[in-house]
Amino acid sequence: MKLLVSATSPYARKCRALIIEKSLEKRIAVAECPPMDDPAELHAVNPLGKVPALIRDRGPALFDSPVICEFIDSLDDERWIPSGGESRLMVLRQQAMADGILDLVMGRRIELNRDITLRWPFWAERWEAAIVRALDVLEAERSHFERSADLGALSIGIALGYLDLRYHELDWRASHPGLAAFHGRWAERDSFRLTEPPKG
Ligand SMILES: N[C@@H](CCC(=O)N[C@@H](CS)C(=O)NCC(=O)O)C(=O)O
Repeated sequence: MKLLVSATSPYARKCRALIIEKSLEKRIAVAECPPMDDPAELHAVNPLGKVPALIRDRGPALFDSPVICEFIDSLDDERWIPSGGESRLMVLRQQAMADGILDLVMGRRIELNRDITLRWPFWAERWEAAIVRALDVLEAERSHFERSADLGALSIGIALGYLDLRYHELDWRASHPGLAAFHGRWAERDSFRLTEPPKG
């Protein structure tokens, strides 16, 4: 199987980290496929033109990182997403919060990269406020995930790392020390070290 990624995509990083955590590297190859170059291989399997996309041995390719993670988790018996009940909902909620932060950081970056005459500060400010609200909630709720090894905790770790790449001026560690300690523990794991995005 082949996972199409870009080196800086945090959604792809989430899938890559899960593959490493579950020691599935031999079953899923990772291939660089920069979406902004509009590669034919990507468009052939994901009409939305986004990475990550997973080309499977059988069946249609999968896209949207939560769907890909669900599939990766089904490949062995080690559950990173609980199979049912409230614990499953909580892990999916944590993933949704983390992915939502990624969406906000990405939207802000697109807005700020516009020509100065085309920028609309309303949006960047709105998204910055939502990022801080989400971090405040995660800081308050961290006892629910800070010692977990599941997709919820992994996703939150990835989202915090993405703030360093694309919104470092937020200085989230100073305002959210519990999350900083949590991220520090994840940053030491192979799954995070081996998928660290290139700087810049
Ligand atoms: N909801 C999607 C988001 C994927 C996404 O936005 N990927 C970005 C890279 S980080 C992309 O491929 N962007 C290209 C584009 O928007 O055309 C997921 O979770 O996989």
